[in-house]
Amino acid sequence: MKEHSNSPIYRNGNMLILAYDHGVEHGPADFEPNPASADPENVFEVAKHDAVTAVAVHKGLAEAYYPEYSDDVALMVKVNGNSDLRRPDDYYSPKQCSVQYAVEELGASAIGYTMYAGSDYEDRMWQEFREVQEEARRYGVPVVMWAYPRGHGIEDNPDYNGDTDTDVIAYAARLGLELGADVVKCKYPGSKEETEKVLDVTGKMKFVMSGGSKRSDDEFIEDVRATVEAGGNGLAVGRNIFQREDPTEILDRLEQLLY
Ligand code: FBP
Repeated sequence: MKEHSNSPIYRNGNMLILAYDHGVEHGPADFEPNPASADPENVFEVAKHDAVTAVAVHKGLAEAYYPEYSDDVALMVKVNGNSDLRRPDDYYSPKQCSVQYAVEELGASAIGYTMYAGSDYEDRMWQEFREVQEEARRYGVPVVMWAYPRGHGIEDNPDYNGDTDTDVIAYAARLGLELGADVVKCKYPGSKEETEKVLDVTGKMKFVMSGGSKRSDDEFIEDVRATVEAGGNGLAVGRNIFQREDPTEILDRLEQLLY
């Protein structure tokens, strides 16, 4: 893990990453609650809000849209991803973009990578993450690990409680530290106390909360507050921002809370 204290993705040590990789991960269904969000230009406009420290997208959106926004927000390129269309035997998120291309051609200030620890393909992803992480070090850009433990290794265990299982989140978060991520992004485990248990094992690495499906302004703000009070560094969020017709008010509140 490196300091990267001057990275534009951090503001006072915290961050709000606007994740907009849903066209890959979930498909256009995620744009239905707010059809304007299907147009990337509208979401890049949202990313201009001062609360947002980086926008996380795949290479295609970065190529087509980021040049007009490079003065307004930092770019994080999501270098792997997988669609919901295929039903493979276990979770795997292939790499589609090199760190070199992301930084040199697209102007990325940070790299995002999904890790499905617990999958039968974990070994392949560890290998790909190693290449990504070492290349990112050469360019001096931070790496954010989407730490999403999933797959047979976990789901076949009768004690597993699903996406919000604190022990499993903590294990996946710890892998981020051990494998050299600068920031780990995890599902919210449900409370400040549970988040503290995760943060007990993440050392100096930064920790951000993943957004999840859209909820009310107050409910969402409370989850972010609990994360920050537990010692977390903010959030990487998609639907709870771009599925709102006008996210200005919630972004104003998040800005106050985070910085
Ligand atoms: P949300 O805030 O909308 O949950 O986005 C966070 C995110 O990690 C996205 O970057 C990604 O597309 C999606 O969640 C993956 O969700 P899932 O849990 O269905 O794999």
